[in-house]
Amino acid sequence: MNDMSRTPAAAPATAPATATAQPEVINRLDYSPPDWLVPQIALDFALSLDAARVRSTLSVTRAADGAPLRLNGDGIAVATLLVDGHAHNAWEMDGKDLVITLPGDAHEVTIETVINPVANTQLSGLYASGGLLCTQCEAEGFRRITFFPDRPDVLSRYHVRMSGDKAQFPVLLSNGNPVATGEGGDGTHWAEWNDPWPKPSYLFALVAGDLVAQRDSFVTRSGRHVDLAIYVRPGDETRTDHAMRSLIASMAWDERVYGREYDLDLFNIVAVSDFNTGAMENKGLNVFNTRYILADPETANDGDYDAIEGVVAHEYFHNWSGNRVTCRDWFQLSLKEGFTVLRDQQFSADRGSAPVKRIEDVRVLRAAQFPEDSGPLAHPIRPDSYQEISNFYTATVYNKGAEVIRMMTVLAGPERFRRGTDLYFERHDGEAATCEDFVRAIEDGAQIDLTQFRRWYEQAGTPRVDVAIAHHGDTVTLTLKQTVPPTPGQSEKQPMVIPLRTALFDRATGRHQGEHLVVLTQAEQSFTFTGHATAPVLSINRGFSAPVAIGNPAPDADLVFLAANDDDPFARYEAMQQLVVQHLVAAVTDRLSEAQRAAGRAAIGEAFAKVLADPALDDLMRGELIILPGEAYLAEQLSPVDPGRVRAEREALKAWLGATLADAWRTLHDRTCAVPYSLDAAARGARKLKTQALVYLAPADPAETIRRAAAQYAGADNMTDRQGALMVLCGLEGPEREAALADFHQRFADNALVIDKWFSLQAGSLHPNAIAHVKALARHADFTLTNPNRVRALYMAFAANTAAFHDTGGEGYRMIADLILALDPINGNVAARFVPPLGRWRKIEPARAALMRGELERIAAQTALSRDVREQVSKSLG
Ligand code: B3K
Ligand code: ZN
Repeated sequence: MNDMSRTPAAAPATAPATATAQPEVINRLDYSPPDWLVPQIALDFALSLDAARVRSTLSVTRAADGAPLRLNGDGIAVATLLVDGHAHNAWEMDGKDLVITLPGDAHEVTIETVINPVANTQLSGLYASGGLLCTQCEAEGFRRITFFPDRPDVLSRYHVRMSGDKAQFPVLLSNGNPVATGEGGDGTHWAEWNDPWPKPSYLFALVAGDLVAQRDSFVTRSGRHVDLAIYVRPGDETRTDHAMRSLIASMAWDERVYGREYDLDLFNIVAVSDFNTGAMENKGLNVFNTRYILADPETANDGDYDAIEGVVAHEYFHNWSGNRVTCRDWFQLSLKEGFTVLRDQQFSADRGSAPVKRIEDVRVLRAAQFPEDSGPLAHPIRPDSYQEISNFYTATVYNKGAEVIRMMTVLAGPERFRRGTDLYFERHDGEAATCEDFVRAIEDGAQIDLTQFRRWYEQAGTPRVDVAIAHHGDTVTLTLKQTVPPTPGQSEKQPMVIPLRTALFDRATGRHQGEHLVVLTQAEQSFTFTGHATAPVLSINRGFSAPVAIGNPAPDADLVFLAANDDDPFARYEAMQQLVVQHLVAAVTDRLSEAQRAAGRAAIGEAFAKVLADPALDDLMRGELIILPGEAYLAEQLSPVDPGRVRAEREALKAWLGATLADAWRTLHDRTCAVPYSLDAAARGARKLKTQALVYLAPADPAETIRRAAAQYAGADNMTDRQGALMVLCGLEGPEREAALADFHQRFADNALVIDKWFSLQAGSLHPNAIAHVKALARHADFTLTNPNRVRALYMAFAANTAAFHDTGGEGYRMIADLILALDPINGNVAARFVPPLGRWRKIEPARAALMRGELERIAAQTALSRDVREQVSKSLG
């Protein structure tokens, strides 16, 4: 037992969670409810950048007989401990946990800790960002601030007091509503905040510092007046309009579409420069990475505008899907994330072009999630075990999670799905719920049976559906066969429920007789359709109604037909993609004779020419149709893959399209350059095509492209055009490249988000010396390992630049492994994000695979690794 008078030991909050030899594995089925509840917590912060004192008073009530009170901690020590206001000796440390033996069923436990925010480079818990103090608690950061049952099923009412130097921390924010403020002595001041809504510790937030607010307001449908504020550093307040508009639109949309109304008198957002992820949905006080708040036409491109709108909405929507109904345990993460991603996707689809949004979302899924599903880190959207939960904030949990719930909307239809979500919110408001609770609410509310559908929560891997179509008399028979590939720990798979929106097109009229929803539930199943005098063209998985791969290719002629005629915009895009995928896969695997190569190119060229000339298409959609399938998605079709060949064949096709359609690209560039800047769809579409025209023209006519790109750069009045031109120049050789890069750096030297772009453009460029450029950039004065945005800007772009990363000598792999080792002690969470590119070695041709594996082994041999990196590396090798 311990003595409360022991010397306070404020362990630095930076100490990474280094792994022991046998890392603890947490299993989903081991869940047990908490032994103690904490209905109320009072927190009192004496703010300081390097020695913040935290006094926490927990009202605890016993929920299970006999158990001591176990409070999680991480890198902190008990400075003072009182029970019911008195010294209490019956406590001990069990590893990082504080275990207190308590005599009764209800007590007040007071604990003091002292933490060092500036030393907290992990950016989890309470940390300093450019003189500001801010918090990030999801998933397990609260335990780095104070001792607490840091699990999402312990919900408490928070009362927060903070005091600090008025000049250093003029703004003092926390969750909920402000209840009192005042002046202390010696230039200090204080504020008290009260959050009436019980919440888990991961939703706690505190921000203190020199910030300015842009303010607005919103009146909810029941008449509640809500004060809105976006807090940024002085000087940035001119760039918050778009975020504020997005917030107001989100609040109105959630009332209209999901019947969800906001529930506090104010909603605050704070933007900080040092942030591990995109943003965080803390109750009433969202904290954002600046990159998802700050925008103006000069510094943010159209994609940035969309991302801001989507992320602001996402975090706002969490107020219901995440905060009012939270997760019972972290295995249920997709309960809030999958559902909230779906909600933000639906919102963005309503705000802009729904087909374009759907295409973009599927492109992200294929580029980021399909490789997870087919690699060593594959996991179901509801994982069964983890070592470090931070590693499970994945495209699978988020994006595939959204696709799974989207399939429920397809099966139920929108009205019945809404009845399901209404029931879910009504049933579980104020609770910590499970994915099973969600599925049951949809079943009960929508009146559908999701028994077999639940396999989507259990089984990892992207299902593949092979299609055979037969035509006899007037009957069409569609035979579908599904296979779910084996994934780590899951060698045998059961058939899934796969809803496929399908249409059969008449070749002569270019029309179909109506769409069918084909629901595949067995390993193999046939469906018949009558009334087809001639053999139709099949359009399947329209709208990408199921997150599956359609296995066997359709004839080129059918794809050209669908690319030109399908009335489902996604299917049209898909036909274009498939046409190119088939051609490139055959080219990379040496299955094309010269005649076949010519025929394949001709079919693609014909489809491109039609798209470029089609007057019925808007430019945003036209821009989607001419995007070639990404290298990551192409690599998914090939195993083992030579990434160099994929790059070479894709570039060769691009060059051929550039040359064959050169006049069309020139005309397109001229036409789009004449469209003035605005944020409307037509002008955005023009900007998208303007740079795409140069992308195709570049390999065909580099000299002309340089002239055009340099002019586009020099004349740009917005970041989309300027960045697009610089991207094209970056991949080419010439003095214009260096001049534009130098100008860009100098022009935006004081804007970190734009300097991030400067790093990314060079790291991701097609330039043959990209690898040398990245090495030099790592030594640039503006590069730092302590800012996650900067690290990602340089190295994520590099890891996605296949030709450079997969350099045959293995230099790219070495650079990423060196980065992981250097970054891990600073920020294990971000370091672990760089393991998956190396972890794909099994899918890569043997010579490179051995080099990739070698780098993983070099990392694994280090004794002091974070739990984050250790888990990812050992699973990648395993
Ligand atoms: N819920 C947060 C994610 C926090 C990540 C912690 N490692 C952001 C979001 O998904 O909205
Ligand atoms: Zn989220």
